[in-house]
Amino acid sequence: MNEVFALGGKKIWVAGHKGMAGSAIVRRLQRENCTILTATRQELDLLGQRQVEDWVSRNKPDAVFLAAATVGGILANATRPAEFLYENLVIETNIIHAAYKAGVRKLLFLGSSCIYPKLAPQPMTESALLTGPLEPTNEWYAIAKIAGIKLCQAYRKQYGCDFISAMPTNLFGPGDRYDLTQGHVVAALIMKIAAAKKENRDTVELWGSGEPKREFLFVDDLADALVFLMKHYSDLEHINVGTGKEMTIRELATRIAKVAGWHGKFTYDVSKPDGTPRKVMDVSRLSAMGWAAQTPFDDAMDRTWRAYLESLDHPK
Ligand code: GFB
Repeated sequence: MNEVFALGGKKIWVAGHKGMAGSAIVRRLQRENCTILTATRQELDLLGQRQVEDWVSRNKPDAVFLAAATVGGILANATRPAEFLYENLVIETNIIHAAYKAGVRKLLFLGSSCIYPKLAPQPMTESALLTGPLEPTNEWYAIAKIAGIKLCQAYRKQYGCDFISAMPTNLFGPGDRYDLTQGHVVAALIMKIAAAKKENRDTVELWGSGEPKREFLFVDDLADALVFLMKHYSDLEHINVGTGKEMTIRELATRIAKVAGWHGKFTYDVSKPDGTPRKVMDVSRLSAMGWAAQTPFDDAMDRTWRAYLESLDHPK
């Protein structure tokens, strides 16, 4: 497939390079012949419009991966609506507008599968956007991410900017947020199972019923897809990134336990939310372009599990 944007010799800014997705994008870009730009929180506050505009005009990236965001799992989303809405709107607005002003040639905005209606037909196609009410636990985050898609579209329509949007499904991998209340399900279950194993406990408690279905994409596969899209995709419509395969939370827990070598049982705290009942992407547009996730789930989970154990031995 022809490249519409070659990365060779370009300066590429990964905004959010310390996060799980951003750090995977940096790892993937190290295999391209490009210069990677990053800025720490101390160097650049992404909530400050002036600072972002100054930084972008001084550093002049040719392209931007917009992976910076305030993120978290179901409980973080449900309990911190103001932060999820305000910070995500401001970060994406600041970066997209600064990129336009500085003449950045290409920008890829990273969204989330929670932009789709709670009861969207499954698997969810890109055209399901704005066809029904959102899942209440994460509507604040979803509204901000929908605004990000619309910003990219608006800047393309009005100013001709080559700004694209990719919607990843639920992610996991090295560099995830290991926090029992704020994190996503995979990181939380890895922590809980590792603790149960260490303390010789034979039960682990899951939130909700265990019945919701989710699709999980390894973050290094995500990064590969994003680099592919940066090179090959240039269009108004956002594009789904996932595997197209789903499993229940109960099955996820069982598979993590197997990788961990833990043989206990799961209990269920049904006072905690299940969230959306089913969330699986239709990835046919991306597949038709020639991209598919390469890492089998159990291999990806094994790498993630080992990275977590190493992070316990060598805390940052
Ligand atoms: O990953 P998660 O927090 O977010 O939860 P969502 C997925 C499912 O796992 C829910 C269940 O049904 C949870 O109830 N679960 C079971 C657990 N045990 C646990 C646990 O110990 N911790 C957590 N966190 N969950 C997120 C959105 O929704 O999806 C974000 O909130 C984002 O905004 C992300 O869009 C992709 O999949 O429900």
